Amino acid sequence: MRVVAQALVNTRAQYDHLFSIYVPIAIGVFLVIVVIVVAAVFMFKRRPPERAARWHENNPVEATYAVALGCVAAFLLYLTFTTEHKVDTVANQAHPAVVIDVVASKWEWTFSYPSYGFSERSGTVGRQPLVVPAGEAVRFNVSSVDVIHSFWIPALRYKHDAIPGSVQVITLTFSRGVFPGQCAEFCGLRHADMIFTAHAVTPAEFAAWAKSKGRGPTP
Ligand SMILES: [Cu+2]
Repeated sequence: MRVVAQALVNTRAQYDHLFSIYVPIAIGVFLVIVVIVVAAVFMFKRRPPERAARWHENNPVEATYAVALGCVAAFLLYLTFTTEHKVDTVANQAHPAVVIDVVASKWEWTFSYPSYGFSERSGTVGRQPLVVPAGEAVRFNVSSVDVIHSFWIPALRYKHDAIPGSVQVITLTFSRGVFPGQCAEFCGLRHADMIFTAHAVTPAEFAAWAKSKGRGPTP
């Protein structure tokens, strides 16, 4: 059987790459507009009525400007959709090292590890950590039992709604470390307390931790 090696998708790197293209373009467009506005203010200052300009449009200039902005928008849309495809579709094609069912509820998170046969509840204000193996694809099946919540780990630059009655499949890759997580969709009075902490440990440490909690991996 041929094994296809799947490169893991680093959501943070993907986002940072996109950001590094968006920001210079945004600054460039902003500067062009500022220069044109300031130039227009000085060039077309109030003047005697008999010397006022008789024309009020310049189709070639306006068309060039519109086409240029259209091209910039099309380019950014292309980059954005390409990145989204990688983050959502390509990432989900990777073979996950572990699958975690994430269930959001007012106002806590439940993390179940079906192949190890146990669940962890974050508890409101996130006392129990979400433990994941670092450097491996981690598949999350995200859902909700009551209202719409949002599963968000800012350091990974990735956020997805948790919607009642539907399961969102997300594959993320963590580097080693501790990453705060938070519900990112206002879901009621204690929304702000709906936090958790992701602990990304080595695969060996993860295996030992999971074994101490559950029955060990089942295929
Ligand atoms: Cu919330």
